[in-house]
Amino acid sequence: MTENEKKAPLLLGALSGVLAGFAALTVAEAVAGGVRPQAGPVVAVGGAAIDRTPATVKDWAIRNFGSDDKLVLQLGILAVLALFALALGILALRFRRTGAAGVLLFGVVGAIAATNRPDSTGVTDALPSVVGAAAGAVLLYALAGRLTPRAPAPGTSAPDASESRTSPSGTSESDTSAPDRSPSGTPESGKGREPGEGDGAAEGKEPAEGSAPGKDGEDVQDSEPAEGKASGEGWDRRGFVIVAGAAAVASAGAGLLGRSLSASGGRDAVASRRNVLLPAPGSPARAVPRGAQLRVPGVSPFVTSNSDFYRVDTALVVPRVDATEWRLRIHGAGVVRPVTLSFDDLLRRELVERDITLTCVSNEVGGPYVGNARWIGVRLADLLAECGVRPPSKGGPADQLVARSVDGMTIGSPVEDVMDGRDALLALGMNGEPLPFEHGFPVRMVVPGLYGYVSACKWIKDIELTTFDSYDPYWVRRGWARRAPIKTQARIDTPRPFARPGTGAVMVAGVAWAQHRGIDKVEVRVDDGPWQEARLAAEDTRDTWRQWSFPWQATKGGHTLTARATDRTGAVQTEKRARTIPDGASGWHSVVVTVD
Ligand SMILES: Nc1nc2c(c(=O)[nH]1)N[C@H]1C(S)=C(S)[C@@H](COP(=O)(O)O)O[C@H]1N2
Ligand SMILES: [Mo]
Repeated sequence: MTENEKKAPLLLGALSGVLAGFAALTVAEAVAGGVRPQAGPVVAVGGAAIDRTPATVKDWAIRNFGSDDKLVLQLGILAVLALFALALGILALRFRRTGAAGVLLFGVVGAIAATNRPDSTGVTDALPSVVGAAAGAVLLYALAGRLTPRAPAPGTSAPDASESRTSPSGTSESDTSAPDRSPSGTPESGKGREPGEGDGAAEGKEPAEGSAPGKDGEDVQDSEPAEGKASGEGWDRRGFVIVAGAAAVASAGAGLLGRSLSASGGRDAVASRRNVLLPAPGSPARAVPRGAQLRVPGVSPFVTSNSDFYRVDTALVVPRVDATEWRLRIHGAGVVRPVTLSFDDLLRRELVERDITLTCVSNEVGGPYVGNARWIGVRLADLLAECGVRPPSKGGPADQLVARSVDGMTIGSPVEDVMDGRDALLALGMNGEPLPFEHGFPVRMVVPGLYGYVSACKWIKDIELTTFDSYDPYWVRRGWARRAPIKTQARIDTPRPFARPGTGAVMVAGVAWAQHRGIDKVEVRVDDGPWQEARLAAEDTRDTWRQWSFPWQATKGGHTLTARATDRTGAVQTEKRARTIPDGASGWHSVVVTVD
């Protein structure tokens, strides 16, 4: 009964599953392109996964994949889906309905994830997953139909038939539905097709009801008389190739459509960004001192360009907000006069330009998640004061400012810090242009001295004054500290780890930061030798990092170079190693080199 020649190879079942999965995803993405790019199943499930990832795993992912962590996550999701699709395809060889139902189940998962995202705009977010899964399920059903050997007539004791009949999922239904559907069709009755190969199946029933080509396949498996096996009659090869090919082409088309739709979806936002004209700041940044940028090859540029600026966020699809429609609401405890501001409202205020170095709490000792930019924006403290907000030290009831973004991120900063006179900004511009979308267009927060996760909300849309006791924002709920001032760090940029410089003069150089305290000193140690003071580049402000260099007379052999900084309060950077969780890594950065 189960001779190989009769049954389609498992491989083709797997292929059907993968094709069905591909169709489901591309159709879903096409629908998402029309509905909302963020509502696509991969993005929605990926977002849910990010939110549920334990801090340690996330930290590991950031450490190992860096800014590619999101790409890796999505590839991971696709790989898992491909495995399930493959399994469902094989399952469908026997249990067509179960296989198809399995595809639908994934649609349900995607729909639940999409509608439960914090930025979900409602039930329409379920559409991409539902429509995609339906397309995938129909396709799998059709493909499996073509791969199923024409089953023996009902009543025979063929093992496959009886098994499918006992299937709880009702797969057997296709068997019983057979007779009325295809009264005639056996391949042998077809005209002119080579019999025995089975590819005449579709034509075989042409006299019956003139049903659509897509429907014929369903009949095939059912109409096979028992003697079919004797003639080696099997699955519908030609039908399979046709359906599979058409599906692959259609899926690729849907994929392309989805792409172009989601690209054009942000068109208004892109136009609004292009139309932003940032006026000259009423309070310009002081010129960067000439000596702030050392002429040492390999040291990080003093100003990080927007394209080189690190990016850390949870957004799988970068939010594209139309600045003309953007609003910021300020409300909450102690807000005497709540306001809702537009982008133009902000542009009408005095603009403040400042150089501020941003750092991520996930930055390892020596890591790359730090960058220095020239920001332009409005003073957040002034805005808050106009709303009647007082810091706790002046009797205000709120000690935490919770910023909320359009993608549902929440970031909590101490009201005291925001209002203590430092240049806490609602930033509109970065290095002379409107914020790039990746960095928070149209408006983000920047607060000198605080790690990004407790200060630098991108795509901000809401500010609520509350207390640390009554509300834990996103990262705090995931194990990170409520308060996190940036720790003093020195980083060696050159030589690179495991470099092989020659003996003699080697310039050791890097950057050091202790935002809002300022860097007072950087020292370098070779192996276990004494600490030697490095030359500090000119300071821009105490909110920016500072370059340093140290000329080293390198001697042959392996050496460990270590650096440490001292901030303006006199505190020496601690040697004590700490992980990034919960409030930032600590320890000294060292680099091992071999001098030839
Ligand atoms: N909306 C939103 N804002 C966010 C984040 C985020 O995930 N979503 N990440 C924060 C973190 S952890 C950091 S370090 C900074 C990074 O800003 P950048 O990507 O512009 O460098 O943004 C902060 N603002
Ligand atoms: Mo961060």
